[in-house]
Amino acid sequence: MYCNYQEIIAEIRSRSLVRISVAVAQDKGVLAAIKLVQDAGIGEAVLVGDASLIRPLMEEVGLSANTRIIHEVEDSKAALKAVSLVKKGQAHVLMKGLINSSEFLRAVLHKEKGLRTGRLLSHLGAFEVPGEKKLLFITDGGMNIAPTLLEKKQILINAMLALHAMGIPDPKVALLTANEVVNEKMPATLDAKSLVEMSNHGDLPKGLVEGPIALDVAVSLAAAKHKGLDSKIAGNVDLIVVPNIETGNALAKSLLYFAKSKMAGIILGATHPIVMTSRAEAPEGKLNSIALACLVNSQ
Ligand code: COD
Repeated sequence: MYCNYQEIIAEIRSRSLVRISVAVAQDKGVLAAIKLVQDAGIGEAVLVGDASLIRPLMEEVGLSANTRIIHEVEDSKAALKAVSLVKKGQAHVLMKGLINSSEFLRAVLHKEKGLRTGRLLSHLGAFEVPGEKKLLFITDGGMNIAPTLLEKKQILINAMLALHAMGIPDPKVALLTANEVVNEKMPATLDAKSLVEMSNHGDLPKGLVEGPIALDVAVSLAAAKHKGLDSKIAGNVDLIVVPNIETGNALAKSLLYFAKSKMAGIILGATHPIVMTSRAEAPEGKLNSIALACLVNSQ
């Protein structure tokens, strides 16, 4: 089990070098992250984007002038080109640069040229929260907007398998809602109940799945006791499954901005590792995401 990003980076460094294909690379933070990747001995990059903007930024961050650039000024074409490099085996990892998430994901999902597997693709965020002993994972705050029950099942499967790959054989999973009572007027509670039933029937990967469950109970045993709830995961959760993208996005950004957490963001369910962090993410967070994507997809 990996408790922090340092351990994950050390593992990836011990493996063979990776080549990262960056979609729309004209971003100082992304290029600084690639410099960190090179300095950490993890790998190298192919930069797809506007070469006239990329070159001066490379110089600013001290990235080697030998780094390969593929000139493409249009974002959607640059994204498709970056995807195609991965598809053809010329790069191992796809990374989002200075491009809107939806536009990036459309290239990933392209029917002929994309990296689809036939499964639902989903986003997994990993957070190193100050004061916490282990990483906290959140899904899906980045790709699926308002997942149906069946889509939530696939999101859960993707994330639980990823956690298994990270050395967490029995992940503790909270199906997040606004409270613990199943209420027809709150569809997320009905979905949570159904997902727990699926888990109990063995239809989900191994793990301890509880829900409906509110955030206070998920993260605090004291809160569970206070509410008189007999939770086996309270205060010790590995994975929070959110009911929709807005909840996931807001929870992630609260952890980043209020709790000063470190985040990594990856897309699961594709043919290759995909890194998708927010544009505001610091270079270190992007490096963490690359390492995490490599770890999860190599299993
Ligand atoms: N996994 C696999 N296939 C998918 C998925 C998925 N998650 N989503 C759509 N598809 C397939 C559909 O089956 C269909 O064949 C095709 O893709 C198009 O489907 P649409 O029309 O529903 O999809 P789009 O192109 O309108 O939207 C897909 C996006 C992923 C772009 C969209 O869901 C989106 O914008 N998500 C939010 C991204 C975002 O803003 N994130 C926040 C950043 S932090």
